[in-house]
Amino acid sequence: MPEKVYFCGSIRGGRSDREIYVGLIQHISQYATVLTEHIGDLTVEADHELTDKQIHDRDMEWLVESDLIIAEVTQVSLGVGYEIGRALEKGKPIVCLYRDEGNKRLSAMISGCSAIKTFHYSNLSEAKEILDTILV
Ligand code: 6K6
Repeated sequence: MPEKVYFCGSIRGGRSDREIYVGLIQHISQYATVLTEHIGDLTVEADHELTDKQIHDRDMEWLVESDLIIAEVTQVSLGVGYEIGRALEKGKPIVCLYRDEGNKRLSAMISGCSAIKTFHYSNLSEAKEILDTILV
């Protein structure tokens, strides 16, 4: 079981899935410490005291510290894509969760990467069931 999970979810890429992130983070927290709980924060730019460089450097430290990366990748986000790439470089295990909706399709650079485990889901309870199988 992982001790520390780095959860990724869109912030500046768009916040429409924020409530799903909150549900996922709460669920993961039953198994492990989530280093990036703020992804579910209500106020996107609440962290005014931190510069972008401080956010980047702190997040990279947490990424290095983490045992597992879990990324919700439905809402396209440059930052989440960057984090996944950096985590791959560092040899971290990565799980991506993608919600099937409309005619959107997940980037081939995620679904086509054999080092990433990608799971498709349709609602929060299904995503939680997937997490239960990963986090035991
Ligand atoms: C405070 C509360 C919510 O957001 C903030 C301040 N901004 C950030 N704080 C922490 N991590 C961030 C912030 N902005 C981006 N990130 C990291 O990039 C997160 O770990 C996300 O997984 C990812 C989101 O990237 P964008 O490009 O969607 O912002």
